[in-house]
Amino acid sequence: MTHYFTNNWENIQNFQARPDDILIATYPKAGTTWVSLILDLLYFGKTAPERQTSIPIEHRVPFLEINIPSMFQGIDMAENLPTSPRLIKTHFPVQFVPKSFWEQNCKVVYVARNAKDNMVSFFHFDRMNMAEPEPGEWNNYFHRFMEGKMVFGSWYDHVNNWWKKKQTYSNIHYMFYEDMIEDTGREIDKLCSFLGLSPSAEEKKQITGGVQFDNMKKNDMVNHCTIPIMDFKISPFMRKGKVGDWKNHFTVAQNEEFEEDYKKKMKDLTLEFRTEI
Ligand code: PPS
Repeated sequence: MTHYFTNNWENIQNFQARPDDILIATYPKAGTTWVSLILDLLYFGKTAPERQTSIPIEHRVPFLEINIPSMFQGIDMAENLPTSPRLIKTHFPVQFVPKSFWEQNCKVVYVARNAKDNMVSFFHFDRMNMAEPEPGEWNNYFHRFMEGKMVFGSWYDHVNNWWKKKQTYSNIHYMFYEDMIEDTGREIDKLCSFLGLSPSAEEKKQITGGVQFDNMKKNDMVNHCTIPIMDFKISPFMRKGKVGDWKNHFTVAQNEEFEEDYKKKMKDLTLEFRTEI
């Protein structure tokens, strides 16, 4: 972790969730913003359409644990949300989620992305985000990722421990970035049935279209272009939005090393990722 996420630890841990809060949980760069916009549109697209053109997504769906003075105070933003339900984002490994979310039996949407693309996306994010540690050169980053020495820790622990949590806490919808790329409409249907929502066919069509990568990339209310600590000249937040970009970064030798290590770390064969579709 970095101090931006630990500064306010006690208050974050004591955050009071409400029963209808919805937590969007992810390892960084797994598709948080994508699913945040989908949920925001599903809940408020019809009743409060002005949100879409006036409130940046990071204010509609606050990042619980962030604490960058004079810019983002996640828990204050969450506490001041006027909406119901409140949509709240976290990158916490499952053991750090404030306990009130479990006590209140809140719905949780977890999004996971295959490790290789997740690593590549995180690398470019660390290059452009001034609040992140310098990524250094790729080969070094590649090894650091495998060792779990990343902000928010090990990808392997994150996806596995959230997967395990699903066995004892039934209010988690565990979804995959690759499935969303393959068929966004199908994944929105699954989300709706988890959330107990039934949008009209027209509404669903509009949402599915609005959240396609090209549309989100040019939508200044969701592409993070207003966040001053991000330098889009180095790399845009909405970078490529693809499955398989790792092939442009991994050497053959790195891929072999990665696969070998992956087998040792990913023992639960019920949790399967696709690195191409
Ligand atoms: S963050 O900073 O953790 O909240 O980032 P997060 O939103 O989780 O992940 C950013 C990556 O998701 C991609 N993205 C999308 N891909 C496909 N379709 C849509 N609509 C979409 N929206 C965001 C974004 O481009 C980042 O991935 P990369 O691979 O870097 O392009």
